[in-house]
Amino acid sequence: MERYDGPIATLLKETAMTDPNRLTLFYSPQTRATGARALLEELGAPYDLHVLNMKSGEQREPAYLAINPLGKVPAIRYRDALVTEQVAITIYLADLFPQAGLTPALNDPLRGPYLRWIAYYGSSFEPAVVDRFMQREAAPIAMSPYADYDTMLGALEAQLANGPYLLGDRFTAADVLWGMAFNWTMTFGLVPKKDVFVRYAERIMSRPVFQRVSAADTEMAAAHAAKA
Ligand SMILES: N[C@@H](CCC(=O)N[C@@H](CS)C(=O)NCC(=O)O)C(=O)O
Repeated sequence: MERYDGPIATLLKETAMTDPNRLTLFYSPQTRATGARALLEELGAPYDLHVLNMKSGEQREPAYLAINPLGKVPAIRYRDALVTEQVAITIYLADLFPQAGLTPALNDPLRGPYLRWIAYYGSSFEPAVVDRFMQREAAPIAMSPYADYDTMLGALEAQLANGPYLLGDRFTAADVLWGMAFNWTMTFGLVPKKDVFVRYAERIMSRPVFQRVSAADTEMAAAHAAKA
């Protein structure tokens, strides 16, 4: 058998050496990975961070491209499973720790809506927000994955009107994803600061876990900037 001791082998060895019940989160502060970390904290999951300094371009080095060929965070390793994409990570983690109560069970009537709104994030919201950021016109309504921006956002607004959480009274992993999403997209001016969105984001971001993770991110981001 050939032995390879380059950076990829080191990275794989490093994660395998840890307790097999611990997850590894490939992470960079103040990114989409922050939500995955908040979810791990909300779930009380045992995890280690593998931190990438994106300001130094570590996400594009071969070692990390072997984890996620797109060079994006978050990514999760748990035993032999490697999971990328926020939507998949949200569903996967909440299902892995059902005792935390953040995922409706398979036979729960909320299960369908729960999956719907998590998928909506990746399939409709993100493409719309990226088009908006690029000041690009949406594809014609029949071709666009999100119809048009106002319709896409209007559906979310109607759903959140049933609050306090996305699924009504129950806080779920979907709120971790969406609380973060509203927070950063409103900060960047990509989503209007409508009352319903502001109140929702505040409700989620004021949770102790989010406060803790944000404070740790601020420190980590400053250290990365100083090193880059
Ligand atoms: N489709 C991915 C997108 C993840 C993503 O865009 N991550 C950004 C951080 S906010 C990233 O890693 N960017 C680094 C780069 O492309 O250089 C997901 O949903 O997880």
